[in-house]
Amino acid sequence: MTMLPTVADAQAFIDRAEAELLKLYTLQQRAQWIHETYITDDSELLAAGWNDRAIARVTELINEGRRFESLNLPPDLRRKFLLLKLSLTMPAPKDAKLREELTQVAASLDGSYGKGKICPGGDKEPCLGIDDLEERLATNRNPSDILNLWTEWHKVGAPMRDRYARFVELSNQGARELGYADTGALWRAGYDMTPEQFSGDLERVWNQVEPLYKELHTYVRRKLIEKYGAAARRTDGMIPAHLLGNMWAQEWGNIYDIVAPPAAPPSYDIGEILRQRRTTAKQIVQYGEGFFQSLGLQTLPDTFWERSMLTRPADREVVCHASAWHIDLDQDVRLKMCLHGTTEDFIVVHHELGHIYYFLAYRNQPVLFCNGANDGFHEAIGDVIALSITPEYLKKIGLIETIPPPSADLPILLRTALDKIAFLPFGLMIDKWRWEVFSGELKPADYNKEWWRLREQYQGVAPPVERTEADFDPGAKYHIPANVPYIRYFLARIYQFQFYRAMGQVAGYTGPLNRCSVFGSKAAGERLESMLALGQSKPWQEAMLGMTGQECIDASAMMEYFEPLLVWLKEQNKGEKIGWTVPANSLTAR
Ligand code: X8Z
Ligand code: ZN
Repeated sequence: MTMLPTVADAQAFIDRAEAELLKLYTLQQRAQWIHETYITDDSELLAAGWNDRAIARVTELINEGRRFESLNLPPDLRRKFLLLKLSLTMPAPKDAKLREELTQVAASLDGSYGKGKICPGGDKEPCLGIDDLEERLATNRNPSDILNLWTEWHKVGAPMRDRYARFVELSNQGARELGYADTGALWRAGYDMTPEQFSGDLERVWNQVEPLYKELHTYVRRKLIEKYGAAARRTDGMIPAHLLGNMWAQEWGNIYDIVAPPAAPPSYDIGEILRQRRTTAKQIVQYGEGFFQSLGLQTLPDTFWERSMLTRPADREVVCHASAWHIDLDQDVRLKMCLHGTTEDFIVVHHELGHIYYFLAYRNQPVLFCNGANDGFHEAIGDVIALSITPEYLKKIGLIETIPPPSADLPILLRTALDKIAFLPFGLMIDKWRWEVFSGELKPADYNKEWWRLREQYQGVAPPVERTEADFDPGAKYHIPANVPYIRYFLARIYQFQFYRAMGQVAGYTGPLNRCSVFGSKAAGERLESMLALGQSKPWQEAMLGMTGQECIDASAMMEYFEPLLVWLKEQNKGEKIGWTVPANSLTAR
């Protein structure tokens, strides 16, 4: 006779599982770190191997845990079972051969992206990785040069297509074996609400911000046409994707010089200041650390400085896309970046340190709670701090000498909107594409067509040269080959303004939102830290409530921040046709 399991059995099971998961996770992270900072065939196989072992064991544990499902468990324990079930971003088949195939395909996609290079100067000049390309796209204003950089880089995707389609098949099989319809459905289950509520939230928030995006798009389009003439003009009103200073047209801050209001008073350029002062990569990270310390948070551990990779090594292949790592779910935290010292880098460093400080704050939580309240929270923290990089702050830390006059506020706001607002439709469409891919609604034969249909519909951005199914443009964006879910970044764009407004209030700030810096406020730091320390132990709505007094995602703080800009843009766009039209067959050239 088999005895029914008890709550105590369930507790003992989870305790053992957490201890085992910690060991496996740490090994997998170490192997992955080595692969991404030293790409070779060997490191790829080792990373795939450890990933395979970790996924296999998590899958077993999920299935073993099913026998406790019908018990009446205390909420914390029930939550741990749920989080265990949701913990695999890449669910894999139980069949060992198929799982091994999947983990190897995944590692090879990640490696292909990392190794991606273009050689515009032939044999005469060194080839360029994505970090070099991003720097060039940010500053080069010659339309044929940038078109060439864009076209060449996008070639990195094509060879990934078949492997990606196979990856989707195999991972979906894993998701189905866990009881989810497909991998996308598994991802969407991670938000403490029903899928219908989740998509309702996305829709509601997008409707709140879309009018502002359209005004910004219309204004930027006009400025680009003034600058580039025919190269920027399309009869459908869309903007060619290569002209926005960013490989994916996802953030447009780099073309601020092109769209700056003519009467803007002289302002500052952080990248330029860093360059003139020969600020090192380490010093840039220390600026970020200094901000967190001013809020009362800890200094970074010595091992952070010893083990992080801050610049591209000369002698080996690496994945340059910035990321933060929590190797042992304790103090071994690391940053991996290829810093060049641009303004964008300065902001990304703050973004990454947000992850690092989240890691450190929840490291005393049980293993299954060592995570953000949801993944959007994780992406929002550093950005909250970056929003506090105001002129007053820059003066305080000695990066600028004089604070620009109040008439510079609007231009600064425009600069911020080019990053924050321009990103929103991109942040939304990436996973709309991927959810369709995983659900099977979108077949491999239409991968690229649908990618561009969504980009045109949401972003109003069109490919600068004809694309076909011989291309696989999603592969040229890191998060697709690396299989990092993306809707988190959309959520984070909205959350960060909610957090920022709340921290400003705690700090006693009462002025216009866009001028608020919480630098030096211990009260704001405490509020932040107490949310971070929760990790994923509670539904995110509770973390949100403690932090902001609100229980849901809401773009009103973001809209409040940009209100003066919206008024100004409407004025600038008077008489102009707002927005664009997406042709029925959207892939025809103009
Ligand atoms: O991937 C990142 C971070 C690492 S989590 C650098 N971001 C997204 C991207 O680059 O596409 C930050 C903003 C969006
Ligand atoms: Zn991030």
